[in-house]
Amino acid sequence: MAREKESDLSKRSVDPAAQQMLQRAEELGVSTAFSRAEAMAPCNIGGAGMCCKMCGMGPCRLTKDGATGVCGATIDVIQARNLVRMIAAGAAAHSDHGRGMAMTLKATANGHAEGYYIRDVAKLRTLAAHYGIPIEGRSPNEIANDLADLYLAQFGQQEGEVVLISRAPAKRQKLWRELGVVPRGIDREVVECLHRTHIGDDQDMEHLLQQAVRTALADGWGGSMIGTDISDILFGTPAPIVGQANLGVLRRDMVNVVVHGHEPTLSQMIVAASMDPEIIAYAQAAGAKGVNLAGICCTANEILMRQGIPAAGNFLQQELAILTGAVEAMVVDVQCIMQALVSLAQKFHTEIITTSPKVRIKGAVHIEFEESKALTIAKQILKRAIDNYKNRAEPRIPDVREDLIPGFSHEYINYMLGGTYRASFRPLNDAIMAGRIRGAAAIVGCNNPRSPHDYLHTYVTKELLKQDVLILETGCGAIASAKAGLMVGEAGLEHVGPGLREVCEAVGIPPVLHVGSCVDNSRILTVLTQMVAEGGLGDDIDQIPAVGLAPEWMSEKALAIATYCVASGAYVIFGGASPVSGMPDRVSDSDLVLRYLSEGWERLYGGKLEFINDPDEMIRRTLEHIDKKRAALKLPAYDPSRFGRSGDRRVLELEALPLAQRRAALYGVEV
Ligand code: NFS
Repeated sequence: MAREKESDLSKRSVDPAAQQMLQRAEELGVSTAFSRAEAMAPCNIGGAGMCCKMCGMGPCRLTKDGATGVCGATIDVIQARNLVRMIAAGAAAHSDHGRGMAMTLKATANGHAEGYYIRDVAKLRTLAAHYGIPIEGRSPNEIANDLADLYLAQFGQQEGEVVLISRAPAKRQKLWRELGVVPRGIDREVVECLHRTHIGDDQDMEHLLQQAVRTALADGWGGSMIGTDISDILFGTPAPIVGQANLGVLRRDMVNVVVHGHEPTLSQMIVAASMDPEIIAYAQAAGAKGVNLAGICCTANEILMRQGIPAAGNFLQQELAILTGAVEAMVVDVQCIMQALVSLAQKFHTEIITTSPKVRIKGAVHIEFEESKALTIAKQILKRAIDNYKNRAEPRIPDVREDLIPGFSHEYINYMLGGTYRASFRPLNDAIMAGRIRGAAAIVGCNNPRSPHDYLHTYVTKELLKQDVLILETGCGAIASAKAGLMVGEAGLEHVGPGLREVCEAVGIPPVLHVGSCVDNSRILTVLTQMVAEGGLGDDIDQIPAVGLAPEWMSEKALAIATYCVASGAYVIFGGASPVSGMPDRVSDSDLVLRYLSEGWERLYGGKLEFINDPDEMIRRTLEHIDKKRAALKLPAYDPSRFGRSGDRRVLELEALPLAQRRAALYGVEV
């Protein structure tokens, strides 16, 4: 019986901390997303994108060959419309986050944001110069004001091109112009998705999906990139820092405040407030040693990679953090916040505090965040959490945590490879060209209780490392790897392929680079663009031996990310179910859209999106794609036997040899 229980838990999560809390949920008889997913069978018609409820004549469920909706809509159009709306919602979420950041930058530049200042003046000046904003002889605030105005204008722009597109490789920009997918304005593209998918509008699958691409590009090379740029300017461009991850970062002797959501504006202020002597004294007066901050989801990534604030976990751990009984307050802003938190928190002493004017949850405390009083509000929230400390019962904190080194911004990757005076992607390109690094994979995205928590992320990551694939990670995928101990510098290198290991040891990096939050997938676009600019790997992103994977995706944002990556030239593999999977066993043309996302998009953009369930097949296709791209570039075929014996390792090997053999090995002749 006990063994059965254990295996049940491992089917739900591979994370021992999560397993302990799931056990506790069962003991207490409370539900979690894990148990609710088991109780709720997904609808196979809606799941396949074949249910249309865009007007009051339906909902129309298309389950037979040749069936149409009441209006005559065919299966492919219905599936495409559903997908377009999901991508629009994802792009809207990211981009509205970017808008918020631009408004904070504007307020900061004009002295209207309490506690904020411009931390990365160099990045501000570099970006401003790229857009032709005058920088010489001007103060950071003056430049920031102009950059904020330029970025804010991208949202309401009606004609022309979103300016951030100019940061893509020239060949890619040209292709987008030819295909008519350059976004005109961020809001305009999202609105047009809603318009085109209204009853009786755009009814051509390919034309609908062209607008999906344009909208997704307005996210990746628009809203998300704005979010990343401004977060760096205001809070600092990340560089490696030591951090920790998993529920074991919660402290018995401190007031635990978990920040959860996405926008760094409030969480950064809470970080500052938690170090304020007034707050520390207040916590000590309440019998605690101080305030311990921890993050969940992408808010976790934002403060982890900049200040080393620990991450309590990823998406599926938000409820599990409350189940520890050690959280005084969970402070949430926007996105990926489960409504179930409130009813769960009521069983403990935890307070759920909503802070965004956009997000309220019935039963939660609402303390609205305003930039003009940011620090004051952050202190108010912390004092409230401290006041709640006395209500804590005996906590059950899993003693599970891992160290990691996050903070690999594209600026830092550039710097670490070349040094201060020769910052360059040349060593990375050279390592790929030589075959020391076989290729690169970006493993990103969510958790989904439809597959064991963290299993696909960590399995695929570990297997690709053995194959000398350098991994870049963001979002909840990055937290999964952090918890699995894959981001601790040289500690895990014995499981890494020989060539990649040499590079990691030479440069002093972990083989899995934590690149940030989900909006920071824009950093990956920048890395790819800089690799193209460096030379030797073709003249566009689609030629680089690289693949993007989201093995446990669940959010609409993930679909927007997939789409802009494909349109930028990447092969993207998603695990789990496709939202347009169709039912080919019952309806013969129900996979038209699915095929178009793969074959159709590859013809147009050189990138494609595929949904693959089996992790070994994901790995096989990733490697196949990387090797295909290597061959197209006429690079040497991947051969791990050529590497792994350079540097100190080689010296140690040579020293162990008798003199004559050592000379022979060194000089190729018996001396
Ligand atoms: Ni990305 Fe970050 Fe996580 Fe998925 Fe949600 S937190 S924005 S959407 S679940 S990775």
